[in-house]
Amino acid sequence: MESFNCRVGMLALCALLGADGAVAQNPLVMDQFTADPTARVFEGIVYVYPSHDIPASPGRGRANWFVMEDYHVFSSENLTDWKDHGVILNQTDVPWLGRESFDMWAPDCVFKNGKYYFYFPAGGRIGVAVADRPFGPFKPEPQAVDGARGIDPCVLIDKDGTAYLYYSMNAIFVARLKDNMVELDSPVQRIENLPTKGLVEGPFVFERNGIYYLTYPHEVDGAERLEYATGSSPMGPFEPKGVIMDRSASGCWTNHHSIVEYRGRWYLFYHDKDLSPEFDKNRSMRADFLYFEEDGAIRKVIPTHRGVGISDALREIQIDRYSAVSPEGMSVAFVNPDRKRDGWKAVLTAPGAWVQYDRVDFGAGSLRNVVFRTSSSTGGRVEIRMDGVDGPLIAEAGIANRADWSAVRAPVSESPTGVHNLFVLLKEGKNVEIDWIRFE
Ligand code: FUB
Repeated sequence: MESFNCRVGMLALCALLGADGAVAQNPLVMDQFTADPTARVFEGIVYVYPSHDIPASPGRGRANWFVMEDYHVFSSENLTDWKDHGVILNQTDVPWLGRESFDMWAPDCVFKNGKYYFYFPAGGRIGVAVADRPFGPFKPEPQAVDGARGIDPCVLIDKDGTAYLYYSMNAIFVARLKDNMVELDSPVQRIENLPTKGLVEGPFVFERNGIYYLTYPHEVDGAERLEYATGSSPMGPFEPKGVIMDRSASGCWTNHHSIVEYRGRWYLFYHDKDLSPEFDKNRSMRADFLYFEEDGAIRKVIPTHRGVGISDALREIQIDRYSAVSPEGMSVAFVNPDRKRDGWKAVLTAPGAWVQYDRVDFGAGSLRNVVFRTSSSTGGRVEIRMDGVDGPLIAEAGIANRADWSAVRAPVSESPTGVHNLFVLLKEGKNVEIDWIRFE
């Protein structure tokens, strides 16, 4: 079992961030739409540079389409608490754009020569903004990158320090960048030997053990899945190898991703439409673990609600962001369908139904109670166990027949220590809804 020993720090950080910024599950951010996440590690911290979807409104973007006017950056040291550093660039800051195009699409950010270079597409061109810190302030260059026409820039800095710019325009293109990071240093080259249809956007390139991975969304049968090709140099040639993530079951047409190593583990950042099930242009970023096979192949990633963060037992544990559930008797719904940022609830409807929620940090133990935020139209009885449906019993609670939400408190019979997987089981009752649980 993994260990995690900065609960005190997490609590202090949480207090600083406020309730909205911090979640240990997917999606990573609940208080705004975030898409196209590019994750980078700077100064030992993960920074995620997403694009920022907003709903169209009169005079502000095109209805029923992507509307993006600015960028935020988020950071985290524990992949549980995400700090929003606020707006780092707005379309009105960009001198060469000259209009409100609302197409500040998928960006990237890299560090070179003591500066942070933020690459962003707008108006069919690619701009660069420069800062001294990963969270800005970023100052846009007076001109877009001359010679690069397309969207979704990604920059690879190779082991010898040479930088390469990749971007899309119904195919994937690459060019070397000059040392100044804002001018091309080679002719733009189309990357060959990739799918000839459905390659519209979102390349991401990284190197691992001498293998260059060119990863990209590929539209197949009406939605994008994530695929990859490998090569032995940044400009290829590349050979397609397989699928990183299948098309989303939700029907979200786009998927846009990045892959990053942090503290010895690899992560896939991507997006879906969790907070906007009816409209797939208001998206939410997610993260899941990514694994390589011995030969360097990428194992397919199955998207999860649970995500990658560790949950503190003393904070609200959103069990609807489950790791696994019983085959029957458990479903998930929005707590408040008119205010989706309030999140989801677990709905248990048959005795024997259960929810598994992995990686809860119980710290040094000494927990006295568990609190459920619950409502029920039948009343019932719930058990909490750890490390298995039949694992040690931590607590059991009777749930009253009460349609409004209330906090039910039950004593902990055996206080766990360290990090464990949690199981919540319905023992009696036919309708018990749980918004969250927490220990005290
Ligand atoms: O976010 C707008 C566009 O949708 C991005 O540039 C693409 O990669 C896709 O996610």
